[in-house]
Parts: sequence; structure tokens; C-alpha cells
Amino acid sequence: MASSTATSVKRAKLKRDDQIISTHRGHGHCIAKGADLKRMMAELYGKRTGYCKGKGGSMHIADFSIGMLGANGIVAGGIPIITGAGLAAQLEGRGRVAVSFFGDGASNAGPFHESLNIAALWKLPMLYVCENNLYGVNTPVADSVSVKDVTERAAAYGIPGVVVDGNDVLAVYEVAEAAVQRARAGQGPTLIECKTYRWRNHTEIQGIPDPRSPQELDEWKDRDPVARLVSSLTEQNLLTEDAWHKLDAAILQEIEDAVAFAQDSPFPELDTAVEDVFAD
Ligand SMILES: Cc1ncc(C[n+]2csc(CCOP(=O)(O)OP(=O)(O)O)c2C)c(N)n1
Repeated sequence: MASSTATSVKRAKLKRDDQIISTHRGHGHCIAKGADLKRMMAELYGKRTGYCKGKGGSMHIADFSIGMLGANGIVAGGIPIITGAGLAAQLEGRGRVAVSFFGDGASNAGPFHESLNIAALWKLPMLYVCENNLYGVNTPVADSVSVKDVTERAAAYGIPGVVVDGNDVLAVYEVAEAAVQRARAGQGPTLIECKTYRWRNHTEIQGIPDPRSPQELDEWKDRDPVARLVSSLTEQNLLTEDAWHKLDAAILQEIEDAVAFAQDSPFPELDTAVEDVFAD
């Protein structure tokens, strides 16, 4: 459900040159920040036309031109990087903000705590957005996080911590908008915890036991953020069924075009393997 929280945060008045950093679940964040779907899909396929010329794969997609500083395969690895971007934004003084996305598991790692400490101390223009999907791989959050809500940790750094229903697009939008305003006004970082869920297993590798019950899964499927947003908009007469079907079809088509582009693209040449590894 990363895409719904990312979309809400992005819509909360983030501009093109505001910067974000992602996790090992980076695709939704990339799309929300405006990444080109074809280049993203080509990177997933390891093709030359991809964002990293096919050498980064799913977990290393970055597009600096839109402020997407990268996905990151290291749990919590992106948090200090984007905190550095927050410091740069503050020093430049042009009102940019920086947004870190990470999971509940990452909030137990040292880089999370070091980053929040320095960002709070220096009042960096940051949003720390924890997408708490209630499990780290297969470990329930209650078995790995010492507090009930990750946001309780905000108190240790003297910054606001806000829990929000991560499957409610408009609720996430409101919380994110207030945090963006706070950051732009020089009041420092906010920790936001979006309670959410993932529908699939941690990885697509077959045979890894999933501790989650089918009933729990069904309950969360009933809270599908896209379906909830669509029904809220149609109930308020802001979206017709017909307009939604057209939009849905257009999105599907865009994805199919991206897949076709990726499939038709060439693999990188062997002799490019060490290109772009060292700066000139
Ligand atoms: C430093 C590090 N340790 C372990 C891993 C293996 N690993 C990949 S994802 C993951 C779980 C992370 O949980 P969370 O931060 O809650 O993110 P989620 O997968 O739930 O979105 C782990 C342990 C890793 N990639 N990096």
C-alpha cells in the first residue's frame, strides 16, 4: 500500500524539487514523485533503457531530476541520506523539504534514531514517514518494536509524532500537508506513522511460510485505499462511475505500455558493466 501513502504525501504540496528517498518497496514512491513508468519498468527488467541502464534493478531506481533520490535495498539505509538532503535544503534556504519513507522494521535501526536526533536538533525541513505494515518480513510488529506506536519515539527527540490510517488517502494527505507546512516554516521535522498492510507475502519467493491469517488478510483487503477513495469521491459526486472506469482503463494501459516497452528493450552490453561506477 506504499503507493497510496506516497501519493498522499506527494500531493500534500510537495514540489518537483522537494526530495524523497525510498526503501526496498520503492515503486509506489517513484510513481508518486513522477517517475517515467517506462524507464522504471525497464529497470525492473534489467534493460538498457531503464533508470540505471539495467544495472540497478528494482531496488535502486533513482531520478534526481524529479527529486527521487533512490530506492534502497538496505533497511533504514535511506534515512540518513535524505536527512543529509534536508540539511542541504536548509542551507540553500529555498524552502525545499525532504521526505523519508521507511518501514516499522527500519524504525528499530540506528540510522533512524541518529537521523531523527540531528533533524530535530537542527530543525531540518523533513517528513519521516513510517509505513507500518504490521510485519517486518514475517515478524509481527509487537515482537520487534518496544512501543505500541512507532510515533511514541518522536517524544524522545522532541518532535511531533502523528498516527494516521495509512489506507485512508485523504487522512494521510491532511496529516502530510500540515507536516510539509511545518517543515517549510522552519519548525522542523514530523514523524508520521501510516498504519497499513501488504497484501502479498514479504517476497515472491515460493514456499516461505506466511504467519498472517486469511481472515486478517481479508479484513485489510476490505480497507483497500483506492476503493475507499473512489467510493468517497463518487458519494460526494466528485467522480462518476464512468469517469472512474475510464481513468482505471487509462492507468492499466499505461502500465501495459510500460511492460511492452521493457520487454522490447535490449539488455545492456557486457562491456558496459563497469561504466558509471567511478566519477570522471
Ligand atoms: C540492513 C538490512 N538488514 C536486513 C535486511 C533484510 N530485510 C529486507 S526487508 C526486511 C524487513 C524490513 O521491515 P520493514 O522495515 O518493516 O519494511 P517492510 O518490508 O515491512 O515494508 C529485512 C529484514 C536488509 N535488506 N537490510
